[in-house]
Amino acid sequence: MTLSPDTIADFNGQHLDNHRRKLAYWTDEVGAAETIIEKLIAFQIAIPSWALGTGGTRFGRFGGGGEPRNLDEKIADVGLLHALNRSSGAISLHIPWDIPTDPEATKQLAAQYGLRFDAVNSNTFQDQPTGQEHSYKFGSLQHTDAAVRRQAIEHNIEVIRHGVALGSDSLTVWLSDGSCFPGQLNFRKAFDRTLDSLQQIYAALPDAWKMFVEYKAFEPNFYSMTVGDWGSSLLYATKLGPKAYTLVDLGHHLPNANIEQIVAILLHEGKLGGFHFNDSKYGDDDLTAGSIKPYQLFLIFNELVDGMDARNMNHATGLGWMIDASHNVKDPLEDLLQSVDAIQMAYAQALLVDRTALEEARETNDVVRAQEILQDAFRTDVRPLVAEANRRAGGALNPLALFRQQNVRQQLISERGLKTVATGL
Ligand code: LRH
Ligand code: MN
Ligand code: MN
Repeated sequence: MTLSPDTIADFNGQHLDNHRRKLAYWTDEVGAAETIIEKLIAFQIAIPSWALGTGGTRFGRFGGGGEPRNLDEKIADVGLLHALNRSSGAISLHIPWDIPTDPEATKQLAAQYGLRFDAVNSNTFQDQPTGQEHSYKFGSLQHTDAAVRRQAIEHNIEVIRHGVALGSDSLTVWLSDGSCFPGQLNFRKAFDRTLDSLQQIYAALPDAWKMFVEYKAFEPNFYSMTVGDWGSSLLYATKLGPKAYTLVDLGHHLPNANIEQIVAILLHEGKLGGFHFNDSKYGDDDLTAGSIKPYQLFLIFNELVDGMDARNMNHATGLGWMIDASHNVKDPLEDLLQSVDAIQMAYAQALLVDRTALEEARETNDVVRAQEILQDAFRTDVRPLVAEANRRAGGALNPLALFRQQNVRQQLISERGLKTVATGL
């Protein structure tokens, strides 16, 4: 199914008066409103191909129906999201969960929806049922057996090839490598082997490409992870060279980690590669962005806006803005709309911060004032700005409401059936 510009315009027409009333405060009284709207319009967030179906948990899965059954349908789903909010103009693929058999056709299909391909992800954290000689049970790039490492390296190079064919320009490497028990692994050998393997992948990167080294503190290994934190990721990225960066998945930290500080330092060092946005209460929960800790999301964007100065936060700036989510009880598309919306709001609020006043308060150690400045921005209702940016870009004033009004899920179920399983998590 597709959402025509007329359907979107009709919907916006119904809500326009109400919207204009709320927007009037901004346009009449806030000088920065126009700049914020323009920045929001330019800001695009990539949707992960593996989050378009119900993921479930290891205890069970309760599919919602109408899920995409192949890559083309996944692209169509992201196309729907993008039509609704005009802010989801990219898709990130996980290989081999999604293999573009005819890349030219896939690229064309994506272009029809106004989508480009963000980072391609390799997968050496599970064994594939066919065509895989060696097992990753004891790791991939860190493995004690050179033949396993070679297989994992070749897989990553293959993923780069797929990405090149699609016009992507970055590779995300997330490794589940590590150990479950003390004594199992020689940490230093694991580090050296992983570095050596990553170097071989790095050597295969095309000129304009980037490699994102994603870290994670736990799971599936529970004693040690070989790329377990931003320190080790930064170490690998630094040793690899200028095309390697650290990728921050918000759910991959130990409880209470100060993610905004991590982001600030990585950005300052020129080594922040991008994000996997999501939220978490306990672990790598992959929940809707901003659903648990919206203030943290705002504080992260505050550091980004501060550290990127006048640079626009779009793909051209070089960072990967991606979501990484998994859905258990919600409609995946609705959840992704909520995530994009939350990210846009955090960005808009961060743009509201009075940076001169904040720096002044910091320099004079006026703690209360500094805190107030941030809280003031965070407590501002920026929804009219986000709605206006969506509308001006051709999207809906309220993407989620239109999704429901048009019974999108029901239509997808009619087209695809009730019992559908998307590949991926
Ligand atoms: C690991 C991870 C990584 C994977 C994705 C499926 O937890 O965040 O990004 O590629 O989940
Ligand atoms: Mn991730
Ligand atoms: Mn994760």
